[in-house]
Amino acid sequence: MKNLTKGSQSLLDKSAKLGIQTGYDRLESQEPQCGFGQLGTCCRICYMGPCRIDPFGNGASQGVCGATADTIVCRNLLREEVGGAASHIGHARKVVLAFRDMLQGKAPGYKITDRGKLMEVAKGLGIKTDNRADKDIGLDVVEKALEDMSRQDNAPMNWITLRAPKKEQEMWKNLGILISNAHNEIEEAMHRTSMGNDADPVNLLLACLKVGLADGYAGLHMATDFQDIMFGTPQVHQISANLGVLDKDKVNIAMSGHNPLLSEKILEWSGKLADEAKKAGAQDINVVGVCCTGNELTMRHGVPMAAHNLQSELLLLTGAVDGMVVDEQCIWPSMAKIAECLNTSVITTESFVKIPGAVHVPFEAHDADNAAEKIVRTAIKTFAARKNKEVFIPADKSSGLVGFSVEAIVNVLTKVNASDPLKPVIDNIVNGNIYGAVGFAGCPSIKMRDTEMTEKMMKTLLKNNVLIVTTGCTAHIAMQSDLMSPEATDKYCGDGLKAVLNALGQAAGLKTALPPVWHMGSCVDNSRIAALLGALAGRLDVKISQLPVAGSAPELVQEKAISIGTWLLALGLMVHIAPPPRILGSPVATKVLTQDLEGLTGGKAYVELDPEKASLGLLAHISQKRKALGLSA
Ligand code: BF8
Ligand code: SF4
Repeated sequence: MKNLTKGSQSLLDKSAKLGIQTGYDRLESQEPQCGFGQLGTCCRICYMGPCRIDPFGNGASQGVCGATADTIVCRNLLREEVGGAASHIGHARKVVLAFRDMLQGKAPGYKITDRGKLMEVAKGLGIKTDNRADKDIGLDVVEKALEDMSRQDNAPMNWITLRAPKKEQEMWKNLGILISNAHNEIEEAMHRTSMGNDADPVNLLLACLKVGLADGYAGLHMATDFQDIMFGTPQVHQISANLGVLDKDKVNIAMSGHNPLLSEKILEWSGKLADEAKKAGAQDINVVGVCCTGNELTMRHGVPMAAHNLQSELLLLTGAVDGMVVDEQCIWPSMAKIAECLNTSVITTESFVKIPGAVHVPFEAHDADNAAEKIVRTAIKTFAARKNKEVFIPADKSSGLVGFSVEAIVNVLTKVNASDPLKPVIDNIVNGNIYGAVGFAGCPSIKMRDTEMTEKMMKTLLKNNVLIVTTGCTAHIAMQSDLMSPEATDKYCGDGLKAVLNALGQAAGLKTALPPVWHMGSCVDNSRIAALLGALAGRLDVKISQLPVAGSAPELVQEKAISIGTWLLALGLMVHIAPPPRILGSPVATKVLTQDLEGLTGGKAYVELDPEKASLGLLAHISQKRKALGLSA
């Protein structure tokens, strides 16, 4: 019996009864997992290998070519990061190209929703906006974005100049890591890690920081900016969450993946085809969100957050999903098999994301409406066939507030102090009501979900007056644990934080407290967290590394978390990670990332698997930063 919610457990029981395997079964069949792999000391970069180094000195100390554990670990780490950065940058590039197509009249399904944001981005990039058509301004913005993936002149990336704080830009310049072109960094990282190139672990780790910057600016920030322009900048509103948001009498379409280009159109067509669904015997069409696409949809439209990544198989096991529509990243191939057993379908849409057994409907920006219409109709048909069959939807359901974009936060703060919105936050940090802040990002780990690592850490920090912001699947976990509801403020926060959140909630006209954990979006929206930190640091005229803040990826799963984490290290944050990244087989990587880096960027990695100890570690870090700023510790 796992330590999961009753609903999740019942669905696992159902899978066992039906003889359907889930990740939990497959994890068991993988045990014990390879120790060399976990420590990062296996290398299969060339065909003289695979080679593996025994970090305990009982076997080979070098690969056939003479590569040491330090070299092998650092090369592997950089390649993991490339996987993460390529995912985010590919995502951003797709949105940029769709925006360009739209401006040129080739993608009529899309429009500009937040013109103010377009102007803000354009002005920030030095583009003239006076007396010019939106189309021309937009095309100039697109050109600047694509330049960050193509320029060869060594000038700093436009999105770094646009979005990174000045002090950090200066620091990166001095370290020689102020990058120019995100695609070049990915190419160079692959080149440098192929057989017979960079063997210097420190040089490889510096390259990790560079790819981290590529990820942060050409991936996360760029994606968020264009998505807000096209689909709107989120504002605070209430939503519901967990598996119980499915409705057996409705056509349930679960959206999973990452890119709002697809999910926005599915949502739109679900509205347009509601009558057709009713004719098929359904009460309506119920679009629910999974993973990061779920976060995008809930942040902008209040779509229920049905499941985090680890629940995606469970969601299908309800038998009530009439179509699991996916685009890219974090999509488990196993879902197609489960869908087949439950007579529903997984619908893939990306040319580079196909799964045997899934239905494939190609989705391109220029033909978005046709594809979306077809996908929604497929789900309606599936509903018609399953409507009288038995389904099992767990009662698990929670609710809370979402939509904490920087713009939304500033809106609330403006009601307290119109001329200097950040002042109330800073005053409360100074007087200790807000002891500090921690950003939680990342995934639910099948290896750790049992331990409730994320929830436990959040609760301990809240008790100590640490404000929490979060993104990604971690946001689903927080929402499902009721940590994003106004009631959680009274229940979990220390007195100082409670008072601040109550006052802010009143000022915002909510008649309740603001919740203690703020949902800032999907994983690409870690850009929003960085922007908030940049604004606070700028207002105080300090570096981000001086703020009493930290980051945590308490349930690391994806390469993307590695690339985001490295970006945060470059920004000067302490980043807590569990389970350990695959660096412990290298004494140099371990020492540089957990200690020496602090002297360069101010950032450091912190590995701790026990939730209580990890929270105490973060609190100690915050205390030290407060002291250095001359605040009560
Ligand atoms: O980019 S949190 S499991 S869905 S990797 Fe994936 Fe992790 Fe979820 Fe989003 Ni982020
Ligand atoms: Fe082995 Fe070196 Fe080849 Fe890696 S690159 S597989 S360590 S010989």
